[in-house]
Amino acid sequence: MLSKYHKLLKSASRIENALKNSQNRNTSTKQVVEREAKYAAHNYHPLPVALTKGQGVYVWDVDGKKYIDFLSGYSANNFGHCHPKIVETLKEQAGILHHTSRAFYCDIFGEYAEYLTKYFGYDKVIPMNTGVEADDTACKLSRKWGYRKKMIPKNKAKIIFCSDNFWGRSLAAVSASTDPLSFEDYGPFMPGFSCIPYNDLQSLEQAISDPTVCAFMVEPIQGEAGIVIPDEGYLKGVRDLCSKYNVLWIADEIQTGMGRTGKLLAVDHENVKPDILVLGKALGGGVYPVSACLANDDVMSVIEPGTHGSTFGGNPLGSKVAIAALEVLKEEELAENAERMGRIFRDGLKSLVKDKVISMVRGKGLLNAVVVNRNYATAWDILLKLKDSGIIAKHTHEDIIRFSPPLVINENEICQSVDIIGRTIKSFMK
Ligand code: IF1
Repeated sequence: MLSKYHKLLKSASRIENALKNSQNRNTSTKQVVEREAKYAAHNYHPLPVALTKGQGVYVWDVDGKKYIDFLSGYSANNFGHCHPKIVETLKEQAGILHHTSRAFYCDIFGEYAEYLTKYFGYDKVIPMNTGVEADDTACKLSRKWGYRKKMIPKNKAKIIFCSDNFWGRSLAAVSASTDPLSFEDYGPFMPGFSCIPYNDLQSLEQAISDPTVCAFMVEPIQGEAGIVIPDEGYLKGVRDLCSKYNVLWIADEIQTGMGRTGKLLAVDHENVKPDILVLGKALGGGVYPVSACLANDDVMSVIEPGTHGSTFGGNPLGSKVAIAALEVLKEEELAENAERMGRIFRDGLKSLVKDKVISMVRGKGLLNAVVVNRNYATAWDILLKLKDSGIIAKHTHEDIIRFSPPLVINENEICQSVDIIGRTIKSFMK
């Protein structure tokens, strides 16, 4: 049994070898950038850093420079890079049975389905792969429930979303979007979708009192919108109104779930339970695409054989990795750590607001953002300087920087990060 010291030595030498390999490959940042520009569609504008290795909260670029990762792969890497238990599980299962399809039963999928549904308190799960697939599944499930159980006239079911929502890049998802960057020139759009203002219970009641509404989908905290937190009591109000009008509440916890906001789920901050819970990103431990749509039998019973599916949905490799991720989340008390580290982070940066370079610090757990005052700098200016100081992060809009490190970050690392971010932001003071 290797001691902790020997394990550290092993991982340090692994990192060193990986860096040597990448340097031997002589791929400079410039070469990586040029090659992506030539062979990959330009659907992103990445920060000019070329990563080649990750361990815990750290990543290294091809020139051997080390960074603290404050994006965590868009909150998929809640467990940090190369978490030993998750990587070991992936490696081991990959050599046993990685994919069968649901055309056959599989012992691991059944084990995962039982573990996941009991973990979150639902009767059943529809396993999918990406977040958008699971949200789309939630919409299909709600429509079918609307026709079969709420007796909404065929093809008349409506689903309500919130302005500034983000649930993916499919045609259905962008049909619900209010962001032209997401939906421009992708029409015609999905019928029966409409939006109301976020954090507005009056608008919600008005919208869902329409008897043809089958569901209301909402993020408990809006991620892409810029980490927008609703008033205390909003989620309780959503729960009560959806119950009152017999409308399914779909909570999109793809980004806010898995401990990210300091609780297992963001809805746990108000102790309310959605009718359909959608998970993704970190559910696959950051190493494999795993998403899920959970509901109780009164809803899930409308799904019959052949009426929904996915090639890889519920595959044994993703199932095993998801079990490991959920075990790590609990064993390492990562939601609790996110709560503690998040408070240190926000308290550390709040003092900067008086300097005016940033106008606000907001968030819950380790899903935080700062709003940049454009009179001093753009988010991009700050991101480039942060990169030079050893922190990589990403903006959600011109003036909002999201800070979402892995939930395994420790007090020393979060304090070091607050110091770097604080000094960088102060450097833009006039
Ligand atoms: C991109 C950020 C965006 C999500 C919520 C569903 C999905 C997402 C709440 C779809 C995905 C990703 C997509 C990625 C950028 C990132 C993101 F907020 F996380 F940063 F866009 F808002 N529901 N979010 O956040 O999950 O199909 O991607 O697995 O598309 O640029 P997916």
